[in-house]
Amino acid sequence: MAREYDESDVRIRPTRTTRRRSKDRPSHSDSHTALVISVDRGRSGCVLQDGPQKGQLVVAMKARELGPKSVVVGDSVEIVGDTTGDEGTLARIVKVNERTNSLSRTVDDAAKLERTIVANIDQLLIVVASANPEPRRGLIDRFLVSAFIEKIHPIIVVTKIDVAPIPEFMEKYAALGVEIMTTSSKVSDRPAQVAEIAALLNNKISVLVGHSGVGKSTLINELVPDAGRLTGDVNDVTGRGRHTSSSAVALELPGGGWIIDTPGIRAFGLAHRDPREVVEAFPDLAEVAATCMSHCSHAEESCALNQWITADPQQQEERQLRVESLRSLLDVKSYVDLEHEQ
Ligand SMILES: Nc1nc2c(ncn2[C@@H]2O[C@H](COP(=O)(O)OP(=O)(O)OP(=O)(O)O)[C@@H](O)[C@H]2O)c(=O)[nH]1
Ligand SMILES: [Mg+2]
Ligand SMILES: [Zn+2]
Repeated sequence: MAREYDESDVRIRPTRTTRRRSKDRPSHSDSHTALVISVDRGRSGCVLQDGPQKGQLVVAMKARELGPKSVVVGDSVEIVGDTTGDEGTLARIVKVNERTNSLSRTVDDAAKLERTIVANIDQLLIVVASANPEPRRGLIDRFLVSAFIEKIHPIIVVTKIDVAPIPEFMEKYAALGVEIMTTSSKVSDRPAQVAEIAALLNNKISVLVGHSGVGKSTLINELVPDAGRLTGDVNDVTGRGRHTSSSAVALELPGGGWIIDTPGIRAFGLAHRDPREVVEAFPDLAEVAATCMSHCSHAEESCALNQWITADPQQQEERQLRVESLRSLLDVKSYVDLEHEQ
């Protein structure tokens, strides 16, 4: 006897059009916006930003429909599914909202592999020890280039000034208007130094970056009393840190805002960016550079910045230092293995 079609047939043998439609991205009108505060082996810790459960921590996994796009700390995402945050639950991230900026690096000279470290950042705190491990200009330069290009406010934090004096080359960065903060382990100085740094972080999203062993997690533990970040000493023989922190984590500051701890970095490639974009971050220099011959590298004799330096004898010295500082940023090598950099 001939059987009539019923609903189950439709489900089992969908027509071509139905199949195609099922591949379309669902609209997820029931999704919740969340801030990604940790990413570890594919699981993201997300804090709900809307609804009655605002502030709730939910663990989520990237939905397959997202493809290879990465989810990083600082991302604003849309999540669906079980968003109760109850133990053992796992929600799905169905969308990564457009990033206002991001900090990314290439891990080789060919710029084939680009890795994003964090997204949607207000401030980049470049942490460098005055000694143990040795400060590396190349790393600071590359972080600054990234910050200026991405319009992230950079701040340099020089730690361990109890061990060695602040490196002289910090002057070069000060000439570009970069704030330089310091810390030492001297108990009489440290609380005031940490308070000064804390004051810069209020209601902002800031990220700490730098070599392993410079004291990023140590500082976080003071800024966020219950952070409980593990810290590690520096190997006496190699003078290097032990890569104690293994993934990026955002922590809420007591005064409002977020601070992100990141693992010590071995290499920070810039092969995916043109350092010349940096000029745009300095309106006075950009205005002059705009009058240069096209394709000016700003290092050549005919560069308009050279005339600008000598145009005003009163400001000549200051301008000279500023242009020199800019030029050293323009000159950064695209990729250096920092652990072997001299
Ligand atoms: N003398 C001195 N030691 C410091 C200072 N700040 C941090 N340290 C020490 O530096 C070592 C490394 O500190 P961490 O906070 O683990 O360094 P990190 O930057 O988080 O390192 P990774 O997680 O490996 O990237 C620890 O032994 C700290 O006690 C400082 O201002 N002076
Ligand atoms: Mg650490
Ligand atoms: Zn020029």
